[in-house]
Parts: sequence; structure tokens; C-alpha cells
Amino acid sequence: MSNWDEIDQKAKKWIKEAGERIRNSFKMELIIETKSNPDDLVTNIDKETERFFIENINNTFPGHQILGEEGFGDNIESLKGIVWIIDPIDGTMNFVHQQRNFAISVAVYEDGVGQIGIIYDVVHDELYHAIKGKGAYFNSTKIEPLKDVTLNQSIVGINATWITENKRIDPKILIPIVNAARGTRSYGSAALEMAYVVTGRINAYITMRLSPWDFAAGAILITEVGGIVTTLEGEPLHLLKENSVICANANIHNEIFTNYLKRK
Ligand code: 2AM
Ligand code: CA
Repeated sequence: MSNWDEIDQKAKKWIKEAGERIRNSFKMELIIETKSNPDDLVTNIDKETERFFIENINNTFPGHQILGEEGFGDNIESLKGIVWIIDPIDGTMNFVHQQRNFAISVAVYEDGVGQIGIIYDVVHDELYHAIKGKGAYFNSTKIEPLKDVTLNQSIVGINATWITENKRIDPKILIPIVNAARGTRSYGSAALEMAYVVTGRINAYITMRLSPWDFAAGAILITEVGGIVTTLEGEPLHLLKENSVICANANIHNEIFTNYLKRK
């Protein structure tokens, strides 16, 4: 068994165990706190789940580094070596308000190159997973490469906050894309929305601002089905800072950058 297979099997075991704990937590009362603003939620379950991964990874793979949303991992300044990038609950607002539409996202990178990407839809017990070069899977079924549909035949995942997000990029650039698409959807978990692009349930996902733990696993999965992931300026995603993100099949990505967005 190769090194990556062993890491992949452990990661999947832990993600399933963490999911089981999260499903059990539905019966208990949550401790909800806010982070950067009153809408930025974190719960005791986000924190417990992240600690669960960190403990297991540190015990099993002591040389590996960990970047986690809740900050219990390492203080990472470089991507050298093996780095786990973990979002214990992606879509925390959905977790708190809906008890659905959230996921655990786990990615393993080596020297900045994505090797393993796993997204677990906890409520549906659905696992999206990929090892670099071996294709992407939905549970035990191999996912077909993305079909070359055009934007006017597409559903685009996009969050309504794009209307007001204008720190670096003028949100108006998205209006013609929304008009050209067949429809838009917003699910509130970047990891799940990227998993939906991978399985063709939506055909593109566009967002003005994500953190590395939101997209680290999704980016690996999308690459494995022939899709493209970049910033809205057409650059590769940076794994140690916030990024705008557009991911889609190669055809739509090209169509959008030919007709609507400018590369830097
Ligand atoms: P979270 O639930 O882990 O916070 C919602 O559209 C998606 O964007 C979720 O994946 C959410 O992750 C993420 N998100 C919400 N606010 C964000 C912010 N200020 N910066 C980066 N990502 C954010
Ligand atoms: Ca997240």
C-alpha cells in the first residue's frame, strides 16, 4: 500500500467517525459563539471536530502539519512537507439553523500540491473523495469527467453576498454571468457546492471570498474530473490566504474568461 493510500484510508475513517459524532450532537444543545461578526458562527461541535482530527493526525502522522479553520492546528507559514487543511464544519450557519447542507472538508497537500481531497456530507452520509491522478469518487462510484456544457445550459452556484462584496473586485462583473446562466443556486457550503460541480449537479461555482479550508479539498476533486479552479482574476488559488474562486468544467471556465472576466 502506498503512503497516500494509507493516509487516505485513515482520513476517510476519521471523517466518517467525526460525521457520526456530529449526527449524534443533533440531540444535544449547541454552544454557539460568533467570530469576526454576528453572522460568523462557531459552535462547540466545530471546535470538538477539529480537535478530533488534530489529535488523530498528530498521533498517527507526527511529521505532518495541520491548518484548521478553528485555529487549533499549527501556525503555518509555508506549504513545505505534508499539510492537512481541515474545515470541521463547512456551512456552520446551515448546521446551526437547518441541521443539513453542511460538510466536513479534509485535504492533504504535499509541498503545495493537492494529493487527497475528501468532502463528507454528514447528514446524507455521502462521501466525495479523490487521490491525485486516480479520479474522483462519490461513495464507491467513480465520477465521470465533466461534460462540456455551455453557460446558457448551466446552473451556477453563487452566494447572494456577491452583490455587496466589493473589496477587491467590482461585484457588477458577475451580472452578465448570472444573466447568461440558465439558473443560479446558493447552498451555503462552499465544500458542498464544489462537490456539486464535481458531480454535475451544478456546472460552475463562483464566490468572491473563501478561505483555504473552504476550497482545499474541493479544488483537488474538481481537478480530478477535468474541471478548472482559479481566482476570478484567472490565477491559481493561494492556499495560505483568502481567494475569490471560480470553478467549472474547462469549457465554461474558458467561456467566462473569454466573454465576461479579465485575467490579471
Ligand atoms: P463556513 O461555514 O465554514 O464559515 C457560505 O457561502 C460559504 O462561505 C461557507 O463555505 C462558509 O464557510 C464560507 N464563508 C462564510 N463567510 C466567510 C468569510 N468571511 N470568508 C471566507 N469564507 C466564508
Ligand atoms: Ca468553511
